[in-house]
Amino acid sequence: MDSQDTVQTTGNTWTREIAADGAFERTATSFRGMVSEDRSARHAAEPGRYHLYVSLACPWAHRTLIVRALKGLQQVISVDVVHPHLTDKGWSFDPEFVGATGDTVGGRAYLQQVYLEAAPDYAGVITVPVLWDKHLRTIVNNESSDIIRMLNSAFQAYSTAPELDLYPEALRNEIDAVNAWVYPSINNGVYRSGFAQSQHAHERAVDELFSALDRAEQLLAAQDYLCGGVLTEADVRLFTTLIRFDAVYHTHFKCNRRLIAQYPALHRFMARLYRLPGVADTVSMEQTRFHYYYSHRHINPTGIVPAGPDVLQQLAAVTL
Ligand SMILES: N[C@@H](CCC(=O)N[C@@H](CS)C(=O)NCC(=O)O)C(=O)O
Repeated sequence: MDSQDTVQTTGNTWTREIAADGAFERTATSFRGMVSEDRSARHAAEPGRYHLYVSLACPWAHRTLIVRALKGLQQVISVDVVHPHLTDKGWSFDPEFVGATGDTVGGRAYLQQVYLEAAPDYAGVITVPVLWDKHLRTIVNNESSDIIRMLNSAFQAYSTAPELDLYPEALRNEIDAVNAWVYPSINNGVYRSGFAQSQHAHERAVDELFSALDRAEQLLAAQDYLCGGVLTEADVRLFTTLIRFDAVYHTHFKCNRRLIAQYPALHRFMARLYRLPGVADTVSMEQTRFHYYYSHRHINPTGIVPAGPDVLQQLAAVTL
């Protein structure tokens, strides 16, 4: 599909993923191909062949940008950034926002055109991140948890940090175990809290969220990272929710029992990750605030974006 005229109105995750009891239930992702170091694989790892479509506002897409930066793959995998306003036609490639790039690969107007080129009868939700194969002109994968594993291990020959392993064999069970509560209760927990359409579903999500934050606080009071003394993907996955929390989730998603700035260990952890080489470049508080408050009119009808708090300034004051 090349013409903008055929771009359709899409459903968003918060309209399409509500259960009978008002709870927000995220559906599974559709494209699950894997890039491989094996040269004969359908999606063989090669520099310049793969492209990421991301939103700087999106915590799931943010994971992929952080791992790309930590592994030094900026010259190997290209990136385009959508406009932070999630429209009724989904993500657009309008470049009129600081940091938005347009679609430099395909010149398309909307992300849904990327999906329809890969699968003309695609009827699922149009989400970022998307890992695009420029040679085969198709989507490899649109699940961030898979994409970060590929960036960690499939591009070793081209990585400037091949020694960094964010999913080391010896820690896999522990990492999986941490992801198993951080994902539902924290990463997705903020969405379950904010998109809930019943009081009960909201309260259930908030209870789970703050119990899990307390658990992470306890762990990180005793050690630098979630799985001990080394950085793993579990830390990256927690970070992208924490960095958005005080500026967005606390107010917009009503997760307001406490701010992350009031959790000493979580706040220190956030500063530690933010200061890793390349990570600060992946954070856009401006796009993040704008996206949530401006796009989700069902929970913020005026679209007004609050002025505070200045999370990055607070982080700068943290001593490690
Ligand atoms: N399972 C996906 C979830 C991605 C996702 O939900 N992305 C949101 C942005 S934060 C999105 O693109 N939503 C589009 C919409 O709701 O229309 C992943 O982790 O990669």
